[in-house]
Amino acid sequence: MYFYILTLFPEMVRQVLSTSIIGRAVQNGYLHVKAVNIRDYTADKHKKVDDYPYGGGAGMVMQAQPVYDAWRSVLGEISNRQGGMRSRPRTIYLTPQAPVFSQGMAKELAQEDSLVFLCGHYEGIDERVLEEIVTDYVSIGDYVLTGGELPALVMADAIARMVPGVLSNAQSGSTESLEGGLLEYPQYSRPEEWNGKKVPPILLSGNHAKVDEWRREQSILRTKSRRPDLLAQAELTDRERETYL
Ligand code: 6GU
Repeated sequence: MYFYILTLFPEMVRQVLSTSIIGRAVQNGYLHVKAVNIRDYTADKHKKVDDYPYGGGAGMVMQAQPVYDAWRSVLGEISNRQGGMRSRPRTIYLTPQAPVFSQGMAKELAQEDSLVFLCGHYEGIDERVLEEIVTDYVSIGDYVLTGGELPALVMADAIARMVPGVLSNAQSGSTESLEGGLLEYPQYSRPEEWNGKKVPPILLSGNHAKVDEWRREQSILRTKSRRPDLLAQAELTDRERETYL
């Protein structure tokens, strides 16, 4: 899968996506990341990319021209790679004024060949270029950040781990944690006793059926106490609903 990130801070994006599991997936050819500096596309002789908002008010607005030209260059690149454009790439604008990103969206977006992320700064981007290029408006939660880079990185990470080959088989199991709508059960490793606290004995019993049963119960109880809002949608048996809710 190809990630194209349109940003005024390409180094920030490259740094993160060349590290750890995503960095390895890039090195191994499962992912391709290109951070495009919007400033490289400005027609302004002083390399300016923003201007005052019409109608007045605080802050600056990113102008349409450099954003559009940066996006067009990405379009050209995708088209060259595919030997003609197969379909317009999904172009995601990161903004708190949008539906909130979810595991379901990550799974869906991971099916795409290419994704374009548009990161805004200042008070936003000229609406006219957004209308022209954006297919998806996405927020990562109900709080305000200084720019779209961190949200784009959050999304890229969550999407990348759903792409075949990015996680090892051993890592892939933990993908299920939010899929039955339940939180993950608690984990323990050596030593058997730490700081006066023992590992739950069932985990040392060697009885895999009992371990599975205990983990399922812990998932349900943890979801009930930490994220009761998830329970309505969770996949529980009638028996589990009676016992735990
Ligand atoms: Cl996607 N962008 C910005 N700038 N702030 C946010 C956000 C996105 N999601 C939550 N806060």
